This record gives sequence, C-alpha cells and structure tokens, in this order.
Amino acid sequence: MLPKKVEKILNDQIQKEDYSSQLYLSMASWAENKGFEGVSSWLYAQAEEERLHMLKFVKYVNDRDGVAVIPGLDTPPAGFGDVFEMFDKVLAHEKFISGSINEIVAACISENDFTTQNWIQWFVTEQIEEEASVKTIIDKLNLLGKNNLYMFDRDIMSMRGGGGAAPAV
Ligand code: OFO
Repeated sequence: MLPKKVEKILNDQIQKEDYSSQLYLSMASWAENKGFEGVSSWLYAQAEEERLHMLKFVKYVNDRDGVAVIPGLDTPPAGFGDVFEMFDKVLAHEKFISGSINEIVAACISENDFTTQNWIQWFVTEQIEEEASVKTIIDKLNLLGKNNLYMFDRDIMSMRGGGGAAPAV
C-alpha cells in the first residue's frame, strides 16, 4: 500500500509527464511547420516517450493499490522562438522534471517507502540520460551555428541516445 503522501506526489508526476508529452508534441508540430523534418521527428519520438513515462507511473500507482488519477490536459505554448531557443526550453523542462523526480525520492525516504524509492531509481537514471542527450544536441547546434541548420536537422535523429529507448510500462 502506498503512503498517501507518496500516492499524491506520484499522481502529481503523472500530470507532469503528461504535460511533457503535450509540450514536446506542440514543439514537434511547430518544428514541422517550420520545415525542420528531423527536429520534428526527434520531438514526436520524445512526446511518445513521455507518454510511456506517464503510463509507467499510472501502472505503478495502481499496482501498489493506490488510485492513479488521469489529469486533464493543459494547453502547452505554441511558439518557441527559434530552434536554439526551443532546445534551451527542452533542457529547462528536463531539469524541472529531474527536480520533481528528486522530490519523489525525498518523499519516499520521509515516508519509509523503500519499495517506491527503489522503483523510482529508473527515473533518476533516465533523467541523467535525458539531460545529457539534450545538452549534446545543444552543443552540436551551437557548433554548427545558424548557417548549418540544414545539416543539424538532417543529423539530429542519429543523436538519439540511450534515453530514447522506450521504457517497458
Ligand atoms: Fe519524462 O523524462 Fe523527460 O520530461
């Protein structure tokens, strides 16, 4: 049985993962409309991955006799400046998510819920990979510069690292 405090923070995370999926879907659509085929493919794949993260939380809460609450969808922003600005926003969002995963670990410790503390380690590792993968993309983007965006767009899918693998739900 999940402690109430842990059930609540896991439900908050369901909402955040769902929002991550919507945010990246909005970015994917924005990039597609600007002609960035590769960038939009990367973001569509990222949106799918976030949905799988959300489902992983839903399943876990229900498996532990908690009640997973399926949240309503907040409308994400629709404009992201340029590709440089957009990836800065992706990194900022991933850092925000890493912070909330850390808060879950802290809640597990304070409630002596060592089962969830063990389970959530997958996400702790995942966040290291997610942040590293976005930082690599930003480095490449800066290296190539705004005159080589065609090349960046062509190559971005080959930069999808281990963090791109879909987790088992
Ligand atoms: Fe769910 O890892 Fe990104 O946000």
